Amino acid sequence: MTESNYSGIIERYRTFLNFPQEAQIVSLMEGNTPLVPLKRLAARIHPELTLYGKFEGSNPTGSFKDRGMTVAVSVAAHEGRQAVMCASTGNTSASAAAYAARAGMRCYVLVPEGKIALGKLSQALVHGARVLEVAGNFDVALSIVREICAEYPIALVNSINPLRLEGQKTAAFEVVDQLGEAPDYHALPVGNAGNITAYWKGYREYFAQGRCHRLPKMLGFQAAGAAPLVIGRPVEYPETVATAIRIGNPASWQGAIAARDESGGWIGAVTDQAILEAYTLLASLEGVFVEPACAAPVAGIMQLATQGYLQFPCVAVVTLTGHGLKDPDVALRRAVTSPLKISATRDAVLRAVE
Ligand code: AN7
Repeated sequence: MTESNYSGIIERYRTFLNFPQEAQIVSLMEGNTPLVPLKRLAARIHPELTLYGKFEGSNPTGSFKDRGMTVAVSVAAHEGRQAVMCASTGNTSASAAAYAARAGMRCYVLVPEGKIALGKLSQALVHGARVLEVAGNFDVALSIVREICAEYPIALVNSINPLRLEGQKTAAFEVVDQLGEAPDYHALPVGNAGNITAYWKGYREYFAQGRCHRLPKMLGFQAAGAAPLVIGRPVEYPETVATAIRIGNPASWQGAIAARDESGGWIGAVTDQAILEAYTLLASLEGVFVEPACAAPVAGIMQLATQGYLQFPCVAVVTLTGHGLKDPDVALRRAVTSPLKISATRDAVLRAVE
């Protein structure tokens, strides 16, 4: 398939997906995202590290969620559902709202009050979703969504819907197609743990089909204030600047542990400070603007390199799950300078750029 007739992940990877042959595809041409070499950042970490970022911010709604949403919403429409519902820390709601709009379906989203980044909230609203701000965190919202969708004919489009993971596993296929082989390590942020579960599924399926000849060690990173998988029990009041992964009781808990153990990988925690430092490094050294959650695995790779856990030389891929424009508030707070107000003259400009 050439780039010019690219039409989304379902068309490209149909033979690998559990997708009904006769269903109409609801697509925004998601997927086919760049694998960006991160040479300057890698050099900071270790001379024998080759590092790539799978830039999922290039998806139509700015996050990896679109890969799963095209599958989940297409099947929901095929089954005659007229509404979808999800709980969300933001990106799922933005993606669900966009795909539901395209399918002509209603969309209900439950988000934690005051804890959703501005870009994501704008997206859900502009696409016409009914946005409900819940006085509680993501975990509480998800349990309400589960109850309602079990009772009413509304399609649940959180990642506990296995169709979401079917779509999301295509990112692992793309990494192999882009690199020509699986990397040594694959690192990603972990919230509800659907994505790490999906990637591991994708790598294993590609391996079984002979598309790659080795499997990566899966490295998952949570924020220290929201690290249930690291401490081994749910966190009742998760807190982190990386609101996307502010989740205390991941639905795909077992999937994440299996990905770690079967691959011989690692799940660790990184502090908000380390996340923000990695966020700034990506932006300033590489020109890559991500939302804070994506910096967690970068901080994690730095931590593991320092601790001597990583074996060099190696190739590592980091999934950069969401675009930096999602969360302009954090960007402005982290900026090294603020705009300088000057008069509208040549001299004023020249004085300012000295
Ligand atoms: C940018 O939108 O859970 O471990 O409701 O938005 O598969 O949950 C978002 C999660 C990482 C974590 N990076 O992925 C939601 C939501 C970004 C995210 C994750 C999310 P999972």
